[in-house]
Amino acid sequence: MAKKLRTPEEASFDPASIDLLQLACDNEIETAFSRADSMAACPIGADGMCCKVCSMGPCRLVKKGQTGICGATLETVAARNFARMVAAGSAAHSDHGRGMAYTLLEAAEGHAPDYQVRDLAKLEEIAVYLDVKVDEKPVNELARDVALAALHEFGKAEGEFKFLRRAPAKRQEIWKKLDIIPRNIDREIVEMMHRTHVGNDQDAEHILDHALRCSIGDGWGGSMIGTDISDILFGTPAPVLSRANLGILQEDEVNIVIHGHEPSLSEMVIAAAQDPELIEYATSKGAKGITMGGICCTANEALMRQGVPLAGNFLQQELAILTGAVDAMVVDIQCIMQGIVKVAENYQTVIITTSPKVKITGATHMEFDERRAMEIAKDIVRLACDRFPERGETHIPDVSTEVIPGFSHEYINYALGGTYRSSLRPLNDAIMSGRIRGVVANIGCNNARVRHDDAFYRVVTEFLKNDVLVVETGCGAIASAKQGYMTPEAALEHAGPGLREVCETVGMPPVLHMGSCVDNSRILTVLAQMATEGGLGDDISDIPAVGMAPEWMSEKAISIATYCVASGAYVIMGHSSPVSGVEEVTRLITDGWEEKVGGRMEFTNDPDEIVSRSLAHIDKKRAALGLPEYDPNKWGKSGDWRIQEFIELPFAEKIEAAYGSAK
Ligand code: NFS
Repeated sequence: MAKKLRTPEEASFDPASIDLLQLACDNEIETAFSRADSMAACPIGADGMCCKVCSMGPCRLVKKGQTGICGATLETVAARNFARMVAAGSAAHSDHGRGMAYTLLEAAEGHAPDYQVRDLAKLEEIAVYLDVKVDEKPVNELARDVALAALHEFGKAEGEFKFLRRAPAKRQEIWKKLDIIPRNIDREIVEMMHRTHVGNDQDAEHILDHALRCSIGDGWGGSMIGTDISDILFGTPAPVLSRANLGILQEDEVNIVIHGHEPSLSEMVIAAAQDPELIEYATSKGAKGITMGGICCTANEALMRQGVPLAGNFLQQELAILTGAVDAMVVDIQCIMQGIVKVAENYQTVIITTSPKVKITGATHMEFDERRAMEIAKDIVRLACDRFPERGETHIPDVSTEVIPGFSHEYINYALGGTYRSSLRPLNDAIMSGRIRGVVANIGCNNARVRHDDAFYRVVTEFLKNDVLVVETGCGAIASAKQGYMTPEAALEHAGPGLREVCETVGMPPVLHMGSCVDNSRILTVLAQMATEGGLGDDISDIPAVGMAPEWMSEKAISIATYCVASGAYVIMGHSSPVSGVEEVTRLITDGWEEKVGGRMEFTNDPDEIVSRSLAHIDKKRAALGLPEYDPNKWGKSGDWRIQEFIELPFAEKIEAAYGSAK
């Protein structure tokens, strides 16, 4: 029996996407949404019970006690599958980080003239973490030394893994005691693949211990290097004003959508699109100008640094093309659906692959080379302009929202403490006093099997009402941006009284956009700083905070979740558990990991459950720290809000409020 197709409203919460899903349906164009409807997930694989690491299988273990042909138990199989997800996710983030380090090296050595160091302070800071002497070195010499030292971390033969010293001392001790300190980034990924090859590590707990080690090399290694070097090359983000959702595409301009992850190429395309010569070229093709928009984490990188509007998140990549207004979609690495090529066949849109690591059959490959970056970027923009005259009818949903992103940890420190006393102290104080009940990191993907953006909307709305500060990255951040939660005004409308006061005082949104998925390392940095600032214990596991990815789908999300747990965080994943079929492995990543590292990983597909478990955890951590019980009625009587209430009082009451009763 054919599965019932969801209506657009059932498939997405986002109005722009609903509009385009209807169009896809009318024009019989396939998308990830319709493919998810017409094909059920394999229930054995989904639950972690299928082993395909050798050709005697795949062995589908459906009963308790059943083993694979080699004798591998369900526990081994599920742990192995999970661990391989961590390895793949970690490899993706780390290879991205390595790419950035090579770009810095090329720039420093003068081979990539279109790049230079934009944030010297950050370069010097990272040099210290990597034991590179700053001295009076010329910038490029320092940049070269930092790039080489960063590259060294990927495969060094001996010595300490340097970035780990950025974690709280107590956390480092825990890692040392458990012997899960990564020796270098690559080795743990390779060893994870080795251990999970047929006939190797066959003890679920032991396999999962190494998954923790491997993931630490992602969060505190590859991802952190990715973030740091992007900041060095392109600037550390600070707030900018922009817009989010497909309504940012322009009817009468050449629209170029950048999609993927690494900022090295997209930064160049953005610059090329501002070149007067190319704008004139666009005009010569009948367009009024060139508009840029972003999809997925490239969108977040370009938004945070350049204010380039967000076109949408993961599930909107095909929908963007359905508008008929995208002249070129330029992709590099990760989260690029092969389906975009097929959708593009119906339109003038050219799909341009650019990474030497990624080709897609049917797409136009214009390989990117840092040494000729701007030249290639200009060719790409020109090709997009050439497509403009071939446009047919367009269908751009009139939906977009204001967003103020750019909350790097450096900016948060500055916003809270000013130039001379930049600090997270006010944040810790606000949590200690109960103005802010706790912090939630709401991150991760979209998933075509769950209603697009819906879980994000539901959990964030509840957290704000409950005075929980929300920090976000990835496609989750794009969801909240589209929902209008990322402006300071959103605090007045949606935040509970205590959180609202804090946001009003600082002038910040109640949901902070902290960047792309590699920028989850910024969240680690904030948590580490909160733990060392004082008042909230002395380790990440003490902080009233929860991490979550309510609509996760990628292996990267599992790696992120694992390094957050390894860092001491309670993590709740939405959708479904990749080890749900195996009780013992579920126990190992929940209670088992909690005993070892203080964090645990749970899965639930119910957003209300995510909220209630999170609030319970936050309150439990508050109690353990001896902080006052959260009381929403205690706050909300200061700042603009109070003035506003005063203004609205009838005259007589105003006098009484100001001067007291005449009696
Ligand atoms: Ni993260 Fe970014 Fe989005 Fe998920 Fe993909 S874009 S790295 S993996 S889908 S958040």
